[in-house]
Amino acid sequence: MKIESITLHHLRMPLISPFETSFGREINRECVIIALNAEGLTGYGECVATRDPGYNYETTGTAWHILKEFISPLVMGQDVKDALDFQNRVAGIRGHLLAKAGVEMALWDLLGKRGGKSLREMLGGEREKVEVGVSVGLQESPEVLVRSVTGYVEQGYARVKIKIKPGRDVGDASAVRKAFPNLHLQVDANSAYTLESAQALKPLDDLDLLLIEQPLFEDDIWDHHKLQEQFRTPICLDESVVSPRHARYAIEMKACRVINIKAGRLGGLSQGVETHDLCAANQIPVWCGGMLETNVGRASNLALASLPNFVLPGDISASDRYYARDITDESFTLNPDSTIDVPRGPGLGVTINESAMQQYSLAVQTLKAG
Ligand code: OSB
Ligand code: MG
Repeated sequence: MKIESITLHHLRMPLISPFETSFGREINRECVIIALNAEGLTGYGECVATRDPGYNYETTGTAWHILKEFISPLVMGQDVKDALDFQNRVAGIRGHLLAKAGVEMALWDLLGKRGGKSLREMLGGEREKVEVGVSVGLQESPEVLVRSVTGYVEQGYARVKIKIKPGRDVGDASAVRKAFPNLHLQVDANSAYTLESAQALKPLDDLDLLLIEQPLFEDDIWDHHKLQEQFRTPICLDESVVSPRHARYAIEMKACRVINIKAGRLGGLSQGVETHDLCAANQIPVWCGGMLETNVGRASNLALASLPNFVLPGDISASDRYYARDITDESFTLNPDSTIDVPRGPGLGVTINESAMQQYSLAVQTLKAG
């Protein structure tokens, strides 16, 4: 489709409650929403970069810069045919995968709107609803954590992930396990340990966890292999897997037994699907990670998670877990069986609420050809 203009929206949205991980505490979620205009249609995408470079090196600021100065000129006025065509055009930009992925998402939305197909159909998704869980940030104390988890269990979440960091790992996880002996429970360290300091995590092996997510540094695939050898619990990689190639490295090195797929981290939905397929061929189960997305990114995650090898519940919670007011007319709700319905409308299947976008807007800029 011939891209006629691109509008970038830098948003700042207050989270319902602060979200704390081993790398920091978010009170407001910033993101960049990308609107691509072509043939009288608008496709929306979400760049999931954060305000601070804590999860990875990208930020809303670097994404804005790369989107405006480098990605936009490569697609502006061009007939971009599909995701592969887009990826070929931006292949000369090294890294900045979250920025690229935001544009690819908007392109899928455009293509779906033109062709009358949902993202789920376009990606080859099979399920109409997907199993989900909730990711709970670090709390003041194990007691407060158990109270928070209790609230989510009462809402119907059948799988809970808790964030851990050195000094707040075994105690927190044990407290939740004690309160909920049968809960599907997993932990996420966001790269807070070294091979040495991760020895403190040994007691986690007796807590019947679904997985231990990203204990070591993002460039430590080989050390994850060494750690996995010492644990019965599956290690799951998030930050370490930034391309289908990295997924192959991790699988060949036996660095993990599960992979978390985030389209943003992998540079786009197309690479998310490729990574999914590679994992399926190697009997590595995957699940869909989350980045505290707005309903735009959430719609994308739901469509991706409907592919067959997404066999573990995703970090895709109901809209009301994140924001008091989201930026789409639709909102996603939790079904009693801890699932969320995959949108059925064309493209992402969501409608942007312009007034909500305006309410959260820090900056907006429209780029045009010429
Ligand atoms: O590591 O999975 C992560 C949020 C921001 C950055 C990294 C992560 C997360 C989450 C939130 O765990 C999951 C969600 O969107 O609900
Ligand atoms: Mg993670």
